[in-house]
Amino acid sequence: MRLRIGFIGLGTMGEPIANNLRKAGHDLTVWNRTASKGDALVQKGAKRAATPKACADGQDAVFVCVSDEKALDAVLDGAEGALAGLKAGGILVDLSTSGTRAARSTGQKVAAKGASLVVAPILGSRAAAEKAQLVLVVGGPQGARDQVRPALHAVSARMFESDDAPQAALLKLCVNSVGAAMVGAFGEALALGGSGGVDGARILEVLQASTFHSPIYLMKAELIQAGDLAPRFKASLAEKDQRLAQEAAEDQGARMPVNTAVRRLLGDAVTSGRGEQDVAAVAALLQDWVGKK
Ligand code: NA7
Repeated sequence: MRLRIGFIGLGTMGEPIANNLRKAGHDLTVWNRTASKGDALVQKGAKRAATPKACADGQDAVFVCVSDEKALDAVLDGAEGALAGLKAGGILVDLSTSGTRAARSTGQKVAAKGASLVVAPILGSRAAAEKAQLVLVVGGPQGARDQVRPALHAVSARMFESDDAPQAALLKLCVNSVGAAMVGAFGEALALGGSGGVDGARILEVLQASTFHSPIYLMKAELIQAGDLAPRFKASLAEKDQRLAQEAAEDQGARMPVNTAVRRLLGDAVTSGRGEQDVAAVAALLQDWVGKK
């Protein structure tokens, strides 16, 4: 079914996702804070809205893919915000990783408009987004999920669905928390091995032969080796995800000592000027630290 979709947030992930919605035949209107990031899509036939409100006006569904919960509020709230344009019976799809608190507060705001919230935080990097190979953790009322499922199918390889938006947001944070720990531990292993004369390629080879193997090590090792730290997933966003996991833990009375350490490492990457680099930049930071007290 062809949907009328407003799409807000054309960053690393949003732009290729919106493009896949366009390719699937949905009627696409876009808005991005930095308007020029929408130029390529507009050239391919998408309409450009002047404000988030105009982007949401009369659409069947409004997709948002922005950095974090503050950016989400910035595009939803106010006289020119998307909520002002969202129609009763419309659906807000939050692709961002905005956390459990935002899933609850946004759900209330959307319900007050007589609309529905579906959260669909993304697993996967830009390459997966371009190939429509993302994994989505989808949460929201069944009827709303049914309506937007064709669009979500057009951008993803797999979906894990539930009726509860905050729980879907929590599930995404659980998975990302493991991923960040893996990248941090791998960077640490490279610095440890390297400082003692063990080659990184050898560490990778043995790691991949072990039961701890994962494609993430291979992907990140290639980037680290090539010195290519252009963001597939920004270190600053990985730090944000760790923060959101800690906030959920605080609300639920859970403890996350590993997350705390990994978040500090990612925070150090951000404060050392690597926040806009790929999360693999933690390996470069750990390498920088070798030999320093
Ligand atoms: P990017 O590439 O950092 O893109 C972030 C997007 O969010 C981009 O469109 C930004 O607009 C937008 N943004 C950020 N802050 C604001 C505010 N205050 N107002 C409006 N728009 C804003 O992130 P990714 O695409 O990699 O990730 C998006 C989400 O998916 C994130 O939650 C990840 O954790 C997963 P800009 O272009 O800077 O004007």
